[in-house]
Amino acid sequence: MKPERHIIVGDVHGCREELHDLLLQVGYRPGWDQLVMVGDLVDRGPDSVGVLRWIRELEVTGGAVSLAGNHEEKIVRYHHLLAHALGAEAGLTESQLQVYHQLAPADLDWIARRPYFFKGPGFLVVHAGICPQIHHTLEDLDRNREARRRLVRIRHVDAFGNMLKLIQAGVPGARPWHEVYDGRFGVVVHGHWRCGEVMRGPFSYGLDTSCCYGGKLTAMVFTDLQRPAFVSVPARRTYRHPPPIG
Ligand SMILES: [Mn+2]
Repeated sequence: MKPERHIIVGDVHGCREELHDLLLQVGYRPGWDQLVMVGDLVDRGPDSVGVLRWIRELEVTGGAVSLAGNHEEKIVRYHHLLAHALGAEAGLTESQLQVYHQLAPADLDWIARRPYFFKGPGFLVVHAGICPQIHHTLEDLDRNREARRRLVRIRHVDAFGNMLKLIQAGVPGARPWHEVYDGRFGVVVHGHWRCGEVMRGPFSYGLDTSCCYGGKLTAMVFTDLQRPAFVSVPARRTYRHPPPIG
């Protein structure tokens, strides 16, 4: 059955209580509403494993979809490298290691199976964004490791639409990907780029409103894509102090 409403939720980062507040606020009905999580369920906040297992359950009982974020990807990479005694190369933070050690094998399997995008009518959900230079068709999005890496990390692009590294954000001609994005996949709904309010591009909405940093957790809710509602709940605490990046 066609879902009545889409509810797309920004980066949760272990903020389980706020996720509870938000789903209550929007009146989420598992099985009726299509819930889509943009990724980065884990790390930084107080209860990563609680969030992860709750969403795992909602996938089974309510058809929720939860995408890969760069934090999920990093944990999977660590897990694979550990098997070859190369764990140190993954460069996990202390907080990421803590999450990793709380995960059961079934949690790790689940994380490793996260999809990289969700395509709905007129819109696309990804964790970070689109790289105009390499993502031309839906098949390109998760075609290979490099394509997937861009989907979960992209912020700025150069004049040719190539992804720039974080430290290159200030180079001449660098622009946020969503300022350059031409709408080829419809409206892109994403997280990853932490800000105070919903980030709006010509064809995009960014939903990472900094919950784990004491901001708020935000959902985009719509039955008609032309008239979305943005619903936020405040963080109950400041769990982390933000690193100095834009
Ligand atoms: Mn992210």
